[in-house]
Amino acid sequence: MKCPGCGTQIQFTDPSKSGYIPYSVYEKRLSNGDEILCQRCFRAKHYGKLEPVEVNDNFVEQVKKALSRVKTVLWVVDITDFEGSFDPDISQILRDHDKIMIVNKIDLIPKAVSLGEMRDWILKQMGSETPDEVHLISAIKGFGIRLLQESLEARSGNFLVVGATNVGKSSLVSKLCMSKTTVTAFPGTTLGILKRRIQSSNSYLYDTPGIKTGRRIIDLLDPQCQKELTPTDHLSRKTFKPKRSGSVLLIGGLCHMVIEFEEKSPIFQVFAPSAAKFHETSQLKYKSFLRKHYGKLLTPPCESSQPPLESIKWQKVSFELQQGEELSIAGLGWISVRRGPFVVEICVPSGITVRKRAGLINPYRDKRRYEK
Ligand SMILES: Nc1nc2c(ncn2[C@@H]2O[C@H](COP(=O)(O)OP(=O)(O)OP(=O)(O)O)[C@@H](O)[C@H]2O)c(=O)[nH]1
Ligand SMILES: [Mg+2]
Repeated sequence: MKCPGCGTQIQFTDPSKSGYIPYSVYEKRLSNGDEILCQRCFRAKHYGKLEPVEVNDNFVEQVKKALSRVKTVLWVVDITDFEGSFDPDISQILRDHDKIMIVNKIDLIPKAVSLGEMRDWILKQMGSETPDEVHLISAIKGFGIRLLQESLEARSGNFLVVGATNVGKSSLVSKLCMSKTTVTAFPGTTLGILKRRIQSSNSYLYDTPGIKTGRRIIDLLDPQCQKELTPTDHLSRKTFKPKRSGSVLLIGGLCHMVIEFEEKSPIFQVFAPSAAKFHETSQLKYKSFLRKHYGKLLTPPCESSQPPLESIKWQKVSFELQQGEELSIAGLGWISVRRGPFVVEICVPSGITVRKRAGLINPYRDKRRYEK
């Protein structure tokens, strides 16, 4: 028997492992006809806490095995972390399947960006990846769900819902199937494969555990901090206009950058979860500031021990940025350039994806406002 919240096997013997429920509680709920959730999902649902349990970590193998059950997958990505969730390893795993690309969390993008602009931008970012369809949705607000439903109805068969952790797979399944799958802001909530019938249809969706890519800042954090870094209703947007070339901007303790320019001082905005804290300083002072405030004033991380500053191996990359371009830091946020050019020398833990891309938030529309 599987837990209907996370899809893991129910067991009565080991509270430290996934799927545990005390036998007495199980019997009581069974006799009352109540829903039988594992202890972890019960507490996530009622107390908003996701307890750490030992899990069978080989989610990639679980997903690969489940792929044999379907012809078509719904590959869910997060528009607020496109580089972090449109992951090359996931693309590789899905290479032999028909793909419907689901671009979720569009409610977090500023309203000034139209659906058409988002779609064009997504298609550009996907490069040679050519899914059968692309749907822009908000699983939470319900945008785009009806069109997706119609499109699934027009195809026959069942669909596997796949993607990186925390992109909103279970939220989507809940919306399409009116199911009670556990949804939390903790990445790694779903632990097994869950089969759910699509509302008023004979087709099924399989919800799957998220794939932890290891290339996102969020992947380096403990679960509580990952939760704090998951934006649910808005992203923070802050404008910077460094006066001196050589200024340093710290975005939390796990990302800092030196900004260099020749003529006009640059203007850029940083989009990130509101739990990410910023600090502007000089090259002379930033190291001592980082040491002193890492995991305290400078979040993420949310604690100075997770991960310890001394344990981090850094990678440094330089980019020249022009007006209209963006620099994304996977699992953290992005910089949108309003006035350039300037050079950013960015430092993040090694293995984290940092990429220059065309702007999603079009700066030309606001040009006059910033040129004054
Ligand atoms: N703003 C916004 N938040 C969303 C949306 N969809 C999901 N979320 C939030 O994102 C977080 C993760 O959602 P889940 O549905 O549990 O994500 P998942 O992909 O199933 O996660 P795992 O099972 O851990 O892989 C939760 O805090 C959701 O509320 C959306 O459309 N908009
Ligand atoms: Mg899930």
